[in-house]
Amino acid sequence: MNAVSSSQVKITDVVLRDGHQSLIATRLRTEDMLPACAKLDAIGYHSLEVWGGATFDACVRFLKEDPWERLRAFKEAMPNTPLQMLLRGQNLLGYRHYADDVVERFVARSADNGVDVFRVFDALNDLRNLETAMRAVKASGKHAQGTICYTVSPVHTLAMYVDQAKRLVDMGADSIAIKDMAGLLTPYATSELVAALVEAVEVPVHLHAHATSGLAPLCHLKAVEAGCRHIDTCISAFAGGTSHPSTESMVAAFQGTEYDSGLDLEALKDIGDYFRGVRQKYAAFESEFTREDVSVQINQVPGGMMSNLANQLKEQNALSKIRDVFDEIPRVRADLGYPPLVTPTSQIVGTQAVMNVLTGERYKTITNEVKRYLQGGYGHPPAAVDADVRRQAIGNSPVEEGRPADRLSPEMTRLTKEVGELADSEEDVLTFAMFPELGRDYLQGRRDGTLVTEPIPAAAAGDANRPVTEGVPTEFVIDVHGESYEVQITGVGGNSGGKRQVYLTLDGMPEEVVFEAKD
Ligand code: 3PY
Ligand code: ZN
Repeated sequence: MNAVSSSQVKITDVVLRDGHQSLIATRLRTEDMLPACAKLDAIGYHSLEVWGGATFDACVRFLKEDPWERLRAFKEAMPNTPLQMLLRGQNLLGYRHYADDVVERFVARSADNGVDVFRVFDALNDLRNLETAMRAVKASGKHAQGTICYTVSPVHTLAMYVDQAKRLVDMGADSIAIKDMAGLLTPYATSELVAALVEAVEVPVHLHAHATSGLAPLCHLKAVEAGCRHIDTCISAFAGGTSHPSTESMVAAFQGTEYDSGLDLEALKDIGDYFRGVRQKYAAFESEFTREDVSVQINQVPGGMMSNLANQLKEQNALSKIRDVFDEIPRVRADLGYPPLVTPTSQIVGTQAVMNVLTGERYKTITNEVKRYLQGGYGHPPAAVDADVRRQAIGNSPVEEGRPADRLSPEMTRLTKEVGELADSEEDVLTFAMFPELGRDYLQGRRDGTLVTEPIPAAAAGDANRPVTEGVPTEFVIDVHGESYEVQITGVGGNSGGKRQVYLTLDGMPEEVVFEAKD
């Protein structure tokens, strides 16, 4: 039984990473975060999540910032608070498995540049994909947090999660995180899961729950009542919807009780006010997919994945098929043995579901990623995969049973040679390793002084993601053949070849209408 020494709730604020990743497509620039750092550092948070996930990708791809430089700047600006990152196990911050030597060097350099707490996960919960990273974190003397990616399926039972937590502790985990990236937890499921984990392991249990379905604050409350003492929250300006419960609200909820976090609401309010102004600047990156939407409890499609799918379909002029894709996703997921939907499985399942719908025949075209997945290239799926789909995808080729990274030879020497004189440091080699083309372009642009940061589009009429507000009703009900539909206009595209697009939601489902432009 876990001896809880104190009932005090400890808080990890995610505004500098997951908050803006969830709500404004990871576009927050370092220059807009640094002014708040001294205040964040003075709060007394358990930790601040500041790096990892998609921030590294966005830095190199859009912001033209050196992600390592960002990390060092945070460390200097927040010397008193442990800094935390999200690491995708053997995938590090990229989208493929790396050889062990790359994982070891990446973790070592992250620790040296300022990361104190590593939250390590694998999309399939295949712990062999966490082994090297966990060992490297321990070797660096930092905090290794082992992660359970939460999902729901016939095979994801309480017993399975408890067993995973125990195995993570055996691997050296200093704490366990429940990572509910899609917002699938319900308050009572949280109680059960937390109680079982707290009973089973000696180390602290953390809850990371996205507020997509609106249930996360209730889940936090139930988690704390069940013995969890560590919750992730986000300062209110970047809270709610596909982000997290608001820090201020959770602090207020526990104030004056045995769980009181002791954090100062006035000081938090000050930080919230600062970030409210910042959020307005980035409004163009928001979309209807970042708002609270309980439908994730029905189709299990996380918010971030919905917006990716909508973009994918828009590019192919097929946005009207999105409902069919949402229906197809759970079927593909079942065929693939119920992987949790998180990077990279969300892309693997989502893209195949789009193919199945657009070609009009399931698995007529099968992506290379699905083939690799079915060959065992990502690890063990949680449940057996559909034998027919596998045969269709890879014929009788053998399925690799071993740890995927065991098939990879060391890579650091090759990568260092390939990037050559563009790299000034091992960190630069690792940037190149994560994103070979983008990373090289970034390093070349830095050398030539030609880096151009992606501009922030004005959030005005004409931007597809923003409501049109001037003199036009944007929400109304239409009656067609006796059926009523709630319509919300979410954006109007510019004149393109005499046509304009109107983006809207019909009863909450995104649709696109094209009409002849007069101007
Ligand atoms: C990431 O891997 O970027 C995530 O945030 C997963 O939830
Ligand atoms: Zn998250």
